[in-house]
Amino acid sequence: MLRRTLLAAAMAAGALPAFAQGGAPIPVGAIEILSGPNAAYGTAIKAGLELALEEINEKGVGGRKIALTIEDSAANKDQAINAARKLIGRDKVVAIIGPTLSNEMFAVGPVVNERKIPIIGTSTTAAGITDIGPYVFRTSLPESNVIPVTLAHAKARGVKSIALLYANDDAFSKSGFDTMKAAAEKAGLTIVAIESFGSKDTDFSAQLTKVRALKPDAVGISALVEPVSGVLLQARQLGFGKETLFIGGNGSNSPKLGEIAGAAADGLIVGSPWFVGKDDPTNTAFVQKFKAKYGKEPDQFAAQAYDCLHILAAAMTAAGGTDSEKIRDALLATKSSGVMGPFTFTPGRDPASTEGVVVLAMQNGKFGIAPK
Ligand code: 1QQ
Repeated sequence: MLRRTLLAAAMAAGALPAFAQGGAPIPVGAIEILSGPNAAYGTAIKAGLELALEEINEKGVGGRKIALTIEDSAANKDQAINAARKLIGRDKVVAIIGPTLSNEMFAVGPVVNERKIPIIGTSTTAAGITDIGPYVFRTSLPESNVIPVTLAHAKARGVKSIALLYANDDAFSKSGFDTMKAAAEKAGLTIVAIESFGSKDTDFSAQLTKVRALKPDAVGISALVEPVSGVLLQARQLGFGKETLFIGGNGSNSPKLGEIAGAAADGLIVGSPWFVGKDDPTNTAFVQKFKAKYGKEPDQFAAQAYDCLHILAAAMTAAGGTDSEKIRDALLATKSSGVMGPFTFTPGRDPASTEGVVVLAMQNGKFGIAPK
């Protein structure tokens, strides 16, 4: 305590730079879904963050370590807001990573932005996320950059007609649907049906029976992983076979899909800015380290989170201190290269590069590059 007080006094007197060797750890917060039906996303993100944290703290940020506090939002907006208040008020965090869902970001983002603390989504892909305010960033590629690539792939495989299903109670799912609809129209696909459901629904038979009768070449599903799995399981029971190409959005990018839906998920395609087998030295090293630490392969959410903490640490180093305004400016000037590839932000705080989207297909519980 004495040391901190002396340091603070010296800093106030301008005798020391903001970073001093051996200073107290820099408090950084994260808000992720660690419990409930969507915990697979947040657990993967936490694993990616903690691996990056280990690496960063070996060298430190301007001689200081990062102290990362991860709060569980349970996918609940109020819990996410409380988590943000705790992180800001109690822990005095200088930046926040998360929250996991766009639905949560639309609730938490304004609160954190108001406090002028940078908040960076690593998995938020809905339209409008960074419009929340000047302190809201994301390193995740929006669905509007990914879905058109997925639909172009589907079209190249002969898809001419599509039915669209979506969850109408979740910001990502609704926004992803809007994107799918616009992209399908632009690609010249015939939209034969549009059906919606609630994220907690377990019976999709009314919607699927209607769609089945129309025999579309493809069925696009914009929803989180549990409802997507439920739709697929029931679709197989209702007779949907290999002749129908199922197309997912970012919600499907979790190995949880194979765990819940099993063989019913086989053949589903989904676009992603990352692939575990990506042949690149940074990615290979990451995958190896991740496997050594956790005994399993990382997923896209872990990879995105891993990069994000490295980006934040680099920005804090460049900022030369923990002033939120300086961190924000340094984030805007980010030039990094991580497992996702080269990374910079647009002036609007979204990922600048929209290249490198790969279309993956689920087979036997695993994602591989989709067949042409
Ligand atoms: C969002 C998403 C989810 C699928 C993240 C887990 O993309 O909420 O924006």
